[in-house]
Amino acid sequence: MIKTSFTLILFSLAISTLSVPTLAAETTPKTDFPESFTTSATAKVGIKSAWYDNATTRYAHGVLGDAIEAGSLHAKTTDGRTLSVTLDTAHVFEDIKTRLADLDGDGRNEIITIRSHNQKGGQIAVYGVTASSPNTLSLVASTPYIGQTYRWLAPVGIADFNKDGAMDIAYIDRPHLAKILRVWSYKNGGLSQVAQAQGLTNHSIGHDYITGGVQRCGADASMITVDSNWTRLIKTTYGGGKLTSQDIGSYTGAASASAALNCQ
Ligand SMILES: [Ca+2]
Ligand SMILES: [Ca+2]
Repeated sequence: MIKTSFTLILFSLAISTLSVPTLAAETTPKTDFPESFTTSATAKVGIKSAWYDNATTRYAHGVLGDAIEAGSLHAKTTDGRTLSVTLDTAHVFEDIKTRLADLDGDGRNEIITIRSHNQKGGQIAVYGVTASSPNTLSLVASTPYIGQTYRWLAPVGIADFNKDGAMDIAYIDRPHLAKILRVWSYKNGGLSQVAQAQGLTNHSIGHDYITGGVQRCGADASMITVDSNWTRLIKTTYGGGKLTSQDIGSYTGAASASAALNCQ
């Protein structure tokens, strides 16, 4: 009898030990875009993960390696609810991966996306959960459309680059054409542009990834991109109301940009 109980206890321990990683890991939901799934290990309330779904060919731009874009955005909350938004047919999410950040500092993540309109081109579109619509994803902030069809932007990332307490979103406006780094700050419930610099890019036509991103070395957040010729890695900081760029070495492919992101 005692032996049986002991075996049962051991068996229970084995089961619980086995179950821990399964329960702890956030599993990727079934979606047309599994690579778009992002999850936060630190979210305590609100949105914990996000992903795109509903593949569509209705916007045939194709700069991300194919002409298949997403028609819907989904999020899972820390209390287990799934929230969704489906775009009207004039729009797609022309993006690779969802991004989570707490833009307004209320302790809850927003989702930062690239949304494109079939006549007006791309924009940054931020979705979140509002008090008046707690069971859906609402558009809570956006940048203006670039203004023309088949014009795109590629995010560098989200951080409070100048440490003024307001979160900033950095992106390259038209990475194949204009090559302008723009920084927008979230203040008073909306986004406004605070700085820009020319001659920088982070995406080449056909790449299904964005090069560079936010470098976090110590307390500083910097923007890593390449120069307009794809030969040099450029680190840009935002402070004192302006952007300052520094050549930090040769760009020799994706690995060189990854090394820069890892403070090497
Ligand atoms: Ca928030
Ligand atoms: Ca800031």
